[in-house]
Amino acid sequence: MGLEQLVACVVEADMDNVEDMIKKELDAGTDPAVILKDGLINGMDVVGEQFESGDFFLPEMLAAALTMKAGVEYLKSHLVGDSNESAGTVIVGTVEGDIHDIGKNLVTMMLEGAGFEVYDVGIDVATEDFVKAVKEKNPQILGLSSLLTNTMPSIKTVIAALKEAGLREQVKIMIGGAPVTQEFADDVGADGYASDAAGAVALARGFMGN
Ligand code: B1M
Repeated sequence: MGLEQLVACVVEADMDNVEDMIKKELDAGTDPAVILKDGLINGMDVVGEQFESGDFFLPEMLAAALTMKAGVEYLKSHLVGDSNESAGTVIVGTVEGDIHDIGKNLVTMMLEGAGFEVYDVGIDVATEDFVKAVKEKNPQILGLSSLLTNTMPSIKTVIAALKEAGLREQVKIMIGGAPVTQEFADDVGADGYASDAAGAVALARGFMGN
């Protein structure tokens, strides 16, 4: 079986078969990271294209997202290692106005697998709630996710609010999400940008000097 079947499974939101398809791939020896990237994530990219071209509407996009989530949940234990040592503390959330969470959840999952203690503050997180969380949890790293062009400015707002609260210097800020770029990260004064979950782990390790 090729991963194109798994791509089609996500696109068609074939929830009943997603686990079976992933299991077959795992049994055939396919690398879990390849199943995630070339199967599940690729499927979401096709869904995005269909949405953009007007062939899909919100219900289809949502159904595909739920299928992807079920797939990720099933694949989870194969994707992440298990580490008991705490590599550092990270707060992760999706910025205000934005409810996309699949990418953020993957980042959380991979960071946890790499031994980070992660507080996931959820989606559509108000700026003041990020500030509050940094104050309360005192993390070494704050991760901000944004999937919409029009919510990207919230990243800048959060960074400004942390400065205002005198907290900016005590936390490294990493950002990501499909429309986010390194250039944007540099512009808004974030400490780093990662294009995917594995990159987020590498960045977080770098922040911690590992
Ligand atoms: Co939305 N949506 N959506 N959507 N959606 C996109 C993002 C879009 C590109 C689709 C398109 O038009 N092609 C488009 C945004 C255009 C833009 O602004 N540039 C879009 C739109 C327009 C919208 C709505 C406005 C549609 C509407 O209502 N008219 C609406 C907005 C709702 C809101 O947030 N206020 C909306 C709604 C939704 C659903 C709810 C239906 C659903 C989300 C369900 C959910 O998340 N629970 C949804 C989905 C599924 C998508 C697409 C199809 C898939 C997103 C996804 O999960 N990708 C998406 C198209 C696309 O991206 N191809 C689209 C898979 C995921 C693993 O990748 O999230 O990029 P991603 O995460 C990656 C990296 O980016 C990175 O690592 C992850 C793992 O590799 N990363 C980080 C992410 N966060 C990071 C943080 C880091 C580091 C790395 O550090 C902290």
